[in-house]
Amino acid sequence: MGHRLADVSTPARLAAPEEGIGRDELALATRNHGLPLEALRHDITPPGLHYVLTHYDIPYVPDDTPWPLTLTGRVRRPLHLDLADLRTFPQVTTRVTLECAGNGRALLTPRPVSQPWLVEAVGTADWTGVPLRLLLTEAGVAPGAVDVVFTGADHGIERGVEQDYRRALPIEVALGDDPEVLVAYAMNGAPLPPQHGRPLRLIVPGWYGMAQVKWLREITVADEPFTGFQQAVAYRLRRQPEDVGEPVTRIAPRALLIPPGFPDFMSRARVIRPGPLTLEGRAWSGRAPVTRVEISTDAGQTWQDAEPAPDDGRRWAWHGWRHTWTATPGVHVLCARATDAGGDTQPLEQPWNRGGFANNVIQRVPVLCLEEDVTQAGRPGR
Ligand SMILES: Nc1nc2c(c(=O)[nH]1)N[C@H]1C(S)=C(S)[C@@H](COP(=O)(O)O)O[C@H]1N2
Ligand SMILES: [Mo]
Repeated sequence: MGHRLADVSTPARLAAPEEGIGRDELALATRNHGLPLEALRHDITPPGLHYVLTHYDIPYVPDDTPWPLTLTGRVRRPLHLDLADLRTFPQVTTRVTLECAGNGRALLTPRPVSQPWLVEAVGTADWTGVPLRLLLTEAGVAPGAVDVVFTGADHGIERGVEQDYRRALPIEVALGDDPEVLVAYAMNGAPLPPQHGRPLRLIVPGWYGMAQVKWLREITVADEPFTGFQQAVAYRLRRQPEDVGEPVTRIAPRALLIPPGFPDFMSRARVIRPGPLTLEGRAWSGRAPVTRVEISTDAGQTWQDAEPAPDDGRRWAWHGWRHTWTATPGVHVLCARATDAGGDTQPLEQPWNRGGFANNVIQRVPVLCLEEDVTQAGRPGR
């Protein structure tokens, strides 16, 4: 018997027709939790309710752990910084909605076997840190730079490949100020919690989660395209395993409803009472500002415009919307659809790829509206 990584780390696969969520997916789902959708009510996601996704282990970083950050490679003056050095650079706070590229994966047919997100892999925080472009300018990017590679302190195996978590950004994105990439040390005004990257992480507003490298310890400017696992193998839009695929980059538009009424414990089915009901939710896109949110109360057959919350100018955060509807007894399927200024919108049919990435199919929320019942009158829960 050999003792090889491949014995514990198997290739990517699709679930068989009718195959339920397995123990491996359950183990991931208990570690990597989503946003309870009722928390969409908050502009800023309260601590602990923001979704979490970590490929390997959360590094143990007690307070006062020295954390050297290096910036090397194709630069004139390599930087060796500690957390106090970082604090001497100008600091910026940006409100950013993060979303995992695999959000919605478990709803796909066939289902890619991986972290089985439904639609809740999203959260919004105020991130504070140093603009990456200032660090790169301080180091002096040499001619010929192509990619900037970010290395996290976490280490593991994926599909047989042992690795540090590593991702790259094109040099023009790393140097850009729209969006402005941050090396962040605070979340909602407090040091980063362990699960969100203590003590340092990258924040790339508008990009899917995989770009937001946590436990950041190394920045390397490279003169050729980065071909590490998380860049060239994972996070590509492919229909066949042998496709080269397109890289996953910016967040596609999505709208979610704050679950109306009240839930059944097991089925999570929503129950409402007849009468006027204000449907509310959030919408975001990393590609262009959201310009329109539409609501359907008949499973997508007819649509009406929702009323957007006043624009607060926060380009990289989700925005609220509302729509008043008069519920009648019966079962209704509620849907919301976001469209952005680039004309991108959400499809009614699933956009399928083998990784289950960037799947922004319209959310369907079945609700059961009860018959009018005088004994229920005056009870909360509408
Ligand atoms: N070092 C490191 N950074 C990482 C990851 C990881 O596993 N290791 N996961 C990425 C993925 S896939 C996502 S979706 C986001 C999740 O960020 P959050 O847990 O703060 O919400 O972190 C990204 N950054
Ligand atoms: Mo992710």
